[in-house]
Amino acid sequence: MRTNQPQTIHLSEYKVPTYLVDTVDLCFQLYDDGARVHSTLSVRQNPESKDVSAPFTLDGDSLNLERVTLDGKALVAGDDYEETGEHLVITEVPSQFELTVVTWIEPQNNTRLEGLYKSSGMFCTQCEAEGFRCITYFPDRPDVMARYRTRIEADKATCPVLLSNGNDIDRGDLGSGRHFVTWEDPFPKPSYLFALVAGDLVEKQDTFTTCSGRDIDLRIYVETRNAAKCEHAMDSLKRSMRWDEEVYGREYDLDIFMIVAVDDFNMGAMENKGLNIFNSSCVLASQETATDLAFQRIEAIVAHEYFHNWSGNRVTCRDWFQLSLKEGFTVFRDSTFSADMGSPTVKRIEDATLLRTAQFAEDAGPMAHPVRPASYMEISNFYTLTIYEKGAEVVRMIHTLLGPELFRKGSDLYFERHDGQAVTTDDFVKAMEDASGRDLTQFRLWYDQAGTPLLTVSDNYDSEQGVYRLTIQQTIPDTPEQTNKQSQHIPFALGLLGIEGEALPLRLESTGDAANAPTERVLELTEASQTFEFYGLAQKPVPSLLRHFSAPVRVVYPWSREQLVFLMSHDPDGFNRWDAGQRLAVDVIQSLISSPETAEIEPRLVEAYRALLADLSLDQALVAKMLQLPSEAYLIELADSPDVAAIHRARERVLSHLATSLRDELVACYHANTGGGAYEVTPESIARRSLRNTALSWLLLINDDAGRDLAVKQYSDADNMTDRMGALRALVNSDYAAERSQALADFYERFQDDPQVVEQWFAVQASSDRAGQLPQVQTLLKHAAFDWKNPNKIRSVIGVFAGQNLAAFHNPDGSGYGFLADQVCRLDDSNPQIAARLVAPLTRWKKFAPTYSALMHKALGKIRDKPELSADLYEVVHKSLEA
Ligand code: B3K
Ligand code: ZN
Repeated sequence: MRTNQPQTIHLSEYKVPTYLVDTVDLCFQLYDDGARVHSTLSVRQNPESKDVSAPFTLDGDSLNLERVTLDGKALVAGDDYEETGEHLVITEVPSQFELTVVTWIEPQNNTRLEGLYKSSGMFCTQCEAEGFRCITYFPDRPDVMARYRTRIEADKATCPVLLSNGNDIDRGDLGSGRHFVTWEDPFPKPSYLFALVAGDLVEKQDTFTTCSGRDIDLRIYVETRNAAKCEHAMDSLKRSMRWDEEVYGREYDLDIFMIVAVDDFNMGAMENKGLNIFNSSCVLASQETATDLAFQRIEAIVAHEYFHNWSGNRVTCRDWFQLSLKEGFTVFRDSTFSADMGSPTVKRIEDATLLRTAQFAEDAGPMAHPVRPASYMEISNFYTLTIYEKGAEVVRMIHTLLGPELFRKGSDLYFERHDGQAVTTDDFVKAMEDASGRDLTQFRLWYDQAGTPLLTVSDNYDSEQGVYRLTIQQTIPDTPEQTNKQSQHIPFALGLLGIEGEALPLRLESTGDAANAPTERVLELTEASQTFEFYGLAQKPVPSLLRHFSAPVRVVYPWSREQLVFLMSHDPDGFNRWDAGQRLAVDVIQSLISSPETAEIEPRLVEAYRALLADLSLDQALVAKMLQLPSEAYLIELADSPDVAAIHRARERVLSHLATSLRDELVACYHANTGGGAYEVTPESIARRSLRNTALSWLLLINDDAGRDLAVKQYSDADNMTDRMGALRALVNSDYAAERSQALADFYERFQDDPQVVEQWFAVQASSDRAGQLPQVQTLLKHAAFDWKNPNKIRSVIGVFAGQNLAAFHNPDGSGYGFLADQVCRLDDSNPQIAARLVAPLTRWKKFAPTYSALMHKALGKIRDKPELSADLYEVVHKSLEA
């Protein structure tokens, strides 16, 4: 058993680097049985460091050191340097010097997928956060920025394509079937942005002319079989480049921009300078093989990685505590981009759903941390929803408080002031303050206090004065190591509706002209309790609170079901219309959970859904969202001490009641949204497909034979993956066992050569409480297409089972928990990052009803007792057991 606990790193202990590196000269000699890496650094003492005459310490991980020379002189182990497990320490160095380090590494045996590794025969890298140290000894921290030159030597036949960051400056033949290419990146960068790719790839080429008229060479590199699946990513890239010029004034800087698709990748993608490396599933798409969701995801991720070129690469993070500086800001940028490309309301609904379902849960659990954490053991564990999504919400709130013009002034100032630097979230906020003249002192608490603020709203109406008073109290729950929190600065958008559904003028003073008063305002909450008065109202209004989800907070207000139904059809804010529907459905499901014997299910819910299905004048993209019942995960999140089986039963009961009551409307909706021309990825056609597939799934849920026939036909006639998968999913989740097996078999047969589609085939089964009970999931793990080395396969079976098939995973006999614990232990030896991510569903054991929580705790204990726990898993498991 691992007894030594990994070291905790504290933000408060940050020190500037003792030595700076100006240039890095790399030479990679790649072979089948390993790679030799020559690295020459020009190093000088950092004038800002107080540590004069300190040894020069470099980071390293799993390296075989072959040689070290300093200014041409070979150094002697023991005398001149020491190699500890994680460091190379050069005892004495002059104030300026050149250091050469030669290491031997084995990419072919690298299953952690950090540093240099092999995926389907090609060499590729992943260096964020601390992967560069698995390639060579280096001061591997983001505030050491250097200019890189990289020469790659490899076999011509197996590695015809040799790529690295920057511009290709030299290439040639080496004889014996080998060749080389040299790349030079003119922009100083931290080591985590280094990348190398070598393999047999084809390129899809295009160009982009920037706002100043420069032609940029765009290339997407993929395996030959995927050559036809790059168009969508390329279009997304060009749209992103244009958008970043128009909205942020950011022009691309190098002459070439490359994307490479690899099958084995721990996350979605990586923004390496000029050479983004993508998980294949986040770049490859065709109408036949990718769903609408995948198309949208690809567009968003391509944009995200591209936007990092400014928010992350040109201006980077001083240390890893500042991760949200680049991630939060870049998610905000990609989310605004996606909103501009499609439906802003739908995008906002999707973002808020993710936040409220998963980020709020994280923020209430044992791993809760601020957007700028104060400490960590393993930085890989901090690529979280809090850093990314809550971080993006924090930037969005600045945007809301400043307004678009001042926000743009602020971002211009930030980029200009810090170009080429490694900075902090505080520098970002400072630029926003300086450009706008606003004081964001209290606002900064969003970066330092963890936990989701709770806003409790109460109101009263004074009919004599015509005054409506709204009192908002904020509390921020305790989180690990943080109690007694201070009030935060929260932008709170609201509107008031009159009895006819009209938007009322919001007058904050008794004098003043109603005609000029706005019908929506952003109140600024800064105190524990605040009361706002609205004048000149003839009747008690219905409040529409936290419009557009203007802050990542929970709102409690005693809405009646009647008010919710009213808001569902009258609120001018589309987001709040949807939210009212969610609140109504939650209320109905919750009352069934607390009194399961209740015979009647709220008729107003059925009528509201009937109205949605009937009214074609509504924005159909919004209707498609409004028809989705709140997920089990969200209902669990909202509950104290949730009983998963009870939640599942209640939700299923509401769903089948809706489907039975609206059966004819669903059939009509299916037909109204079928046909209508060639496949397009536009908000309108996405909405049509979503509506018809929702109708289909509901019909199959109630064993409607007409629905079954539609599904079988749709499955075989589909000309796109959204419809084929929609029909397959409906069948998989139905009681039509014969049709389900037949469709699953056919699907595999059709797509078995396409790994991204096989992943969808795994996921549709693992997520289904009909087809994905534990024994079936265990069978999937034995399937020939399952691969323990491939993170996507692992996620599509184990991750989907534990994260989406909640009733089966939380089987009251504890079998799901034991299963997950076993898989996590197994994976910890080969890929600790993936193991530590997969364990997440168990870590929230404390939240659940006692029968569940005891069994979850036991499963976690089993992992804790595993011999040789990685630092990644150690941190997550211990923090959760000790919380
Ligand atoms: N920056 C990378 C994430 C790296 C994760 C390392 N464990 C992708 C992104 O956010 O763009
Ligand atoms: Zn990112």
